[in-house]
Amino acid sequence: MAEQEISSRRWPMVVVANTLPVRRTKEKGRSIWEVSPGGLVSALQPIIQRAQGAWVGWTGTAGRAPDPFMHGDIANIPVPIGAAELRGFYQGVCNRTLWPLYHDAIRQPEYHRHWWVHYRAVNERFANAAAKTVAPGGLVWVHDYHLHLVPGILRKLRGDVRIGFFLHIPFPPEELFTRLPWRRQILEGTLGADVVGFQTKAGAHNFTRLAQRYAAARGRGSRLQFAGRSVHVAAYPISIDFEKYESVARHPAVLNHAEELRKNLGSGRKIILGVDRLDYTKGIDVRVKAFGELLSRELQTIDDTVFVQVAVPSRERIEEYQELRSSVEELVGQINGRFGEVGVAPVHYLRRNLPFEELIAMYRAADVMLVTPYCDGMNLVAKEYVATRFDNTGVLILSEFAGAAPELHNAQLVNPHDVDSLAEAMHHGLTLAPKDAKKNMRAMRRVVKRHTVHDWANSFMKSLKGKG
Ligand code: ADQ
Repeated sequence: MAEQEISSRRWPMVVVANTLPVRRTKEKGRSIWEVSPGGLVSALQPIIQRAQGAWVGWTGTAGRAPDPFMHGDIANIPVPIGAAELRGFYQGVCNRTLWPLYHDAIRQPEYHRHWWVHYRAVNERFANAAAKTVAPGGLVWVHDYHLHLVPGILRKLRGDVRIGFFLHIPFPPEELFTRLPWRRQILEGTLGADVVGFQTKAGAHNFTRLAQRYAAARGRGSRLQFAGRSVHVAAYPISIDFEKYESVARHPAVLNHAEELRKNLGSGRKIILGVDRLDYTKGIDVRVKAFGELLSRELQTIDDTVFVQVAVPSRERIEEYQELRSSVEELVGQINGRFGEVGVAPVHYLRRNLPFEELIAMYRAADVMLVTPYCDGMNLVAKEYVATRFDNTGVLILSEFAGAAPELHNAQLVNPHDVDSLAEAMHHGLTLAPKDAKKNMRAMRRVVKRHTVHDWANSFMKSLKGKG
């Protein structure tokens, strides 16, 4: 389809997210688009393809945006973001104001009026692009904290469309949210949607209370009235493509690779694994300390166990992320220096993104999976680990503060700030009777299998169409 035709066409279903579902890569020296990895893209792709839809988003590169283009039956509508805007909008309000504030203010959120100007301008641009893209009476699904103002602006431009908004991260309680200088704008912007979705009931509840107190919304439970319209507020916990994880986990090459990993790490040693974005919300530092405590209290020795932490680099331009990296690397060095021996490292730290099959082999190799964020919208790693344990083996240690905790209550739930309890939980996980471990894993697998990412997307879409 020619660029002109894509631009002038109106699409019945439009997703609006900070980034497009594709990214630039090189193939035989030629620059091409490839589908970005990740659950969100694979969950939304079939829905958009079925609906003949479009995706409005940023390419990931500052400056001018390319013309709209088709990729895998989806119309991609790039929105430009300038270099200064990127600093105010993305590195500023998104990652230094809203991200820390929404995650229990684990780091001090910063509030700068010149950042907010960019946040508003970028949100206006996304809303304008969506308004030009969606067909009369169509559906628009806006994603995440980068785009809180889009529903409100779009509502004014296109009163005829149904608008949904889903927040992937936690929505904070009143004590935290009310610090935000732009709290009214954020709430009113979000209330421009017909359906506002959160990961957990707690998030939905916080929003409903705050919308009534600071944005003149009325009503109770999941139905609010705002500006003469009805807004449905509810929890839609996100999930994963269970079958995909399970089937790759069963693949002989992946199982062989898992065996190799076990051999390389030392046959007979039990493996504790952490897999995260290198983010200060994920609890990596206390987790490493707790592993040191496990050894120092001689609950386990380096011949019994080994800890592997895989961390994908993330938001590296932001100071707090550089500090986290240094502190994790220092802690790993201290533990290896204190407890290691020639040829035997207690902690293996890999700072990189693993290819999909390798990640699954890691999950298969791990006896104990540590998922201990201080605060997390959902946490897909926990669900991914469970999906790969087709033989019901393995132990999941999960933070009470992950959005996944209510669903995965058969995990070993822990307070991620408590070093002693974490060390004891590791010891308990490593020594749990196989029959008890299997019982817990079986229960968790049932939960994740019954509610996949496809169910998540379908149930949100059903609400958006006003059918449930
Ligand atoms: P994230 O904060 O990025 O997502 P998470 O849900 O754990 O957190 O997803 C991370 C994804 O990255 C997982 O699919 C995982 O497999 C992958 N990943 C992590 N480390 C990796 C590595 N080293 N190599 C390869 N892949 C790696 C935000 C919210 C979450 C919410 C999701 C989805 O913060 O709470 O669950 O969105 O809504």
